[in-house]
Amino acid sequence: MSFRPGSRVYVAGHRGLVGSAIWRALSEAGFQHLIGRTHGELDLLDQQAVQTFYEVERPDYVIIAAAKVGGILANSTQPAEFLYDNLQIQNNLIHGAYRSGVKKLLFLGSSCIYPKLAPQPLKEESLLTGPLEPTNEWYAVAKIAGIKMCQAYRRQYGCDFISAMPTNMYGPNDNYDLQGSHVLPALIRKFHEAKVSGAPTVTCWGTGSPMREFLYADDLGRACVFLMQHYSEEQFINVGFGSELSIRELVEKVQRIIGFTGTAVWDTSKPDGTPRKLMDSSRLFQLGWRPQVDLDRGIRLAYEDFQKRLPRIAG
Ligand code: GFB
Repeated sequence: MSFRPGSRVYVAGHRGLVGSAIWRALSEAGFQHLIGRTHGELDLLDQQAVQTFYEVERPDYVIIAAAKVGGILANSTQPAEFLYDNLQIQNNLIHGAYRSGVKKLLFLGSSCIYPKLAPQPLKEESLLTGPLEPTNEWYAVAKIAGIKMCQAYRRQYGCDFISAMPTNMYGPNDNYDLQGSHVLPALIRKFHEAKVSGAPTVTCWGTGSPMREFLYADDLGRACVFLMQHYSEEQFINVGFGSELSIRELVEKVQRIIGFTGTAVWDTSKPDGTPRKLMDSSRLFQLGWRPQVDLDRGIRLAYEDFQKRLPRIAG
């Protein structure tokens, strides 16, 4: 049976930024048998619990969007959790999928798997050609192990397990906790709160010079559905937007969209992270997939979502 609306699809991490976007994309494509478990319902660190879940639910297809994630500060201050949790979660999900005969599995990694100084734009072939960016090497090592798990299970057991590497993501259901979040949700929250309180300045981290590429979560959701339908290679595949901007330019954009009239100041005691991280997504683009949401529209949509969820975020 091929990947089609009648299939039973388990989305691991279905409440998060990426997982909820995959869930929306599958629903829009007509999939009716979607399976999700909250953290309270299924602890993905517990191998036996994951195995039992597979035996009871018997999904045909699995998409892994569950991971311990965070921005530059969380990554650099919680190395043990980023390494252990991610290895456990993905090992339990990938090995469990093999044992229960899942037909196809998509594992999601991250653009930080690439060496810090790899040639830009980042091509899939650059994996393991140099040292990683130190602020997120723990997360990156776990994600590289996930790619290798999929490749190894394909080689040894013939499993149709594939991997995709998304660039920096943002959108609905993002994490707005300022210590743990990525840059875009942090800026949305900081500029909104400063606008409301009338604060004269907003403090941004680093120098503003790093370059980043951003993809709206629903674009990644659609890309995942596309890959489940059209891609079955051992080679993992990049999923990016195709253009980049500096963090300083991003700050100006978010400030303008939110309407904060004060000044952005820079706390250079905070890390810049990797200097540049632009994906070469031509492999995926050649297959016929394209993103639909540009950065301006995506930030407006994300800001709407933030305002809707504000009572819960602030409380
Ligand atoms: O998004 P971010 O936390 O992570 O930071 P990375 C991107 C850039 O934005 C860095 C700057 O240069 C930050 O210094 N920045 C400016 C801020 N103001 C802020 C702020 O208020 N909050 C945050 N968080 N950043 C992540 C990795 O790297 O990329 C993860 O840590 C993952 O492992 C993810 O791979 C995709 O882009 O540097």
